[in-house]
Amino acid sequence: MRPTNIQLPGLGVEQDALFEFDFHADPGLLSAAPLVPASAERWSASGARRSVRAGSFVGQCTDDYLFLHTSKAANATTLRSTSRDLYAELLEQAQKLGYHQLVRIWNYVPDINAGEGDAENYRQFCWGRAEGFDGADWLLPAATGTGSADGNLYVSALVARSGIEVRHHENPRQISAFQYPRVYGPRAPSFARATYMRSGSQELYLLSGTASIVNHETRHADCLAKQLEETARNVASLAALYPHLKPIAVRCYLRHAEDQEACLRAYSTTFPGFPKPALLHSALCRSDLLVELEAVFAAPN
Ligand code: 3EB
Repeated sequence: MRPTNIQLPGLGVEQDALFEFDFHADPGLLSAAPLVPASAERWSASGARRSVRAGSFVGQCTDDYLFLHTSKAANATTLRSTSRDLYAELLEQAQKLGYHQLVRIWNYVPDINAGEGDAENYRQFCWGRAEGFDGADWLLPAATGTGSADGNLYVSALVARSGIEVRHHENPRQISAFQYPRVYGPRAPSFARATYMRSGSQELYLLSGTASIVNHETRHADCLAKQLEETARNVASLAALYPHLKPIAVRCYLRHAEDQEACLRAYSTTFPGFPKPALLHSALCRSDLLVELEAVFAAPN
């Protein structure tokens, strides 16, 4: 299968790959088993590219964009400090390289639901991530935070230079994640619901990992089909901000591999007009979530 092309806004015409999520690569940018052969996303940008090494991170950059990624072994006792250190380092390195606008972050957290209460791995990750942002002056971007299957914490980040217009959005159907109440952990998740970007007439709209959460509560804890429908309402509410943009790439994170067929069947009716999703087997940040979806919107050509 050919990769899905995602073109980052920019002024040049020649587009080259800046980074690629190859869902079959091992090791790649995440550890989640692909369930259908929708195999890769190729994110491209115009202009010359260079490789970058920046502390624990490696990646590529153009004049407009910086993509950095890393993975590091982490467990219940180290996740908070590892997350804090990686985030502090990411922000410092991006700043130093001259890219000041976070656009999109992907986080894959090992044993994400292990541990009780505030000791849960996801909450420890959120705690450390929030500490990594403390004292720094960044706007929170769209993100994904789901499970990693191999004991490593994966963090990938796309950052833009100031010439790219970047706007972050919240979802009126949901409390902002960064304002979630204390019951979900010591520090709230650091992300925006969606990020829009533009350069000239080129636009891209990136939806965060989106699930069956209304206000701050999980809905339909026991039902995949209903969770997908609630997720579709959340996606529609964000999509309504840019009605001229259409979905071009979707990832669907599914907790139970055996739900694969039911999920694809429900998706085709719940998300009419959306492309086939890259279906990934992955645990999710709340143990009552069965499915989570992220999407990229662009102008139809
Ligand atoms: C939610 O809406 C579902 O911690 O970076 C979605 C997107 C979720 C990103 C993150 C978590 C994150 O709260 C979980």
